[in-house]
Amino acid sequence: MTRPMDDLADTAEKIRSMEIRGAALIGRAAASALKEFALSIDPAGIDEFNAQVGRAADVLLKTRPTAVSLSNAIRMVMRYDGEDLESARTSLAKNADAFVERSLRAVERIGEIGSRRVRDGDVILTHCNSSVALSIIKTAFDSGKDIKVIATESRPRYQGHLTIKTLDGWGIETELVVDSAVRSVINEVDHVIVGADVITANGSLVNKIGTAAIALAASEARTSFVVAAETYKFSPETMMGELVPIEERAAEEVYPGISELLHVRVRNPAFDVTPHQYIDVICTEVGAIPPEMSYLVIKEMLGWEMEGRAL
Ligand code: RUB
Repeated sequence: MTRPMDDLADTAEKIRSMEIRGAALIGRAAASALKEFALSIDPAGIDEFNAQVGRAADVLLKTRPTAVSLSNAIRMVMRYDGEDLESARTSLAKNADAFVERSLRAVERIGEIGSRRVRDGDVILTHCNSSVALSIIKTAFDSGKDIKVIATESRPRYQGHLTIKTLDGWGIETELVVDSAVRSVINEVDHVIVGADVITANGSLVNKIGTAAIALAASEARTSFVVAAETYKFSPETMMGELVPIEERAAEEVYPGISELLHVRVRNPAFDVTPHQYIDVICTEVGAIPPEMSYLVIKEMLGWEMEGRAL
């Protein structure tokens, strides 16, 4: 039998190494891992329970610094109540299940909302591998619209390969391009549809590196730029003025033999920031909103997060 902390550390390692990746999946995996942990530990009482799940939450929180879905999911799960050990355990497990269910429902709902913008014959460009952007694409296709997708490779981790395999499985006509080909094909594109790791209080988007350059190209070509993001991708911290940390990953992901080159340093930021001026609409589960409304989404949907924080 494995120990609860080993199982939790195992999930944490899968998130860190990107075996589990994509902001939505990271959030759901963290919530489920915390639930399994809480159900399998054997603390002497409520205080020890609180301390142990607190430590477990910290382990998960440290895995990937950018995705706010991780911290929002963990905070939602950690808002359990209960005077005694068993009621606290039950409450935490209920919160985790509610988060997972809410997340899955949101992805489906965004698919419905976002797909209404897609017309028969449209060409959609997507970047990286976003389950929520793909939900829009699949819903549009399933409703009978004849669409084509252009997918970027998304170097250095090639998440675009996951995207094209999924699209191929669904029978959707797809073209794969290298990231730097976006300007060359953007005039053929009707909508850019991407996912989100974070939406900030002013409506800017933090997503896979390369997204900002695609947004610039789309803006110049007057191509619509759509973001697919559940409300738990919005960041309460940014309302307090905090900047979103951009994860820097290992140099070897970009250039495996780098240690042999003595005068070269590889820089590998995993995400970039697209200013809200370049975004036409953010499709959330509560509606398609202009990015400038992000502040309200944070206040209305994540208002509890503000409790106890000094402005
Ligand atoms: C994934 C990425 C995705 C968002 C949204 O980055 O940038 O666009 O996480 O994904 P990584 P989803 O591969 O580094 O995790 O819509 O599935 O939440």
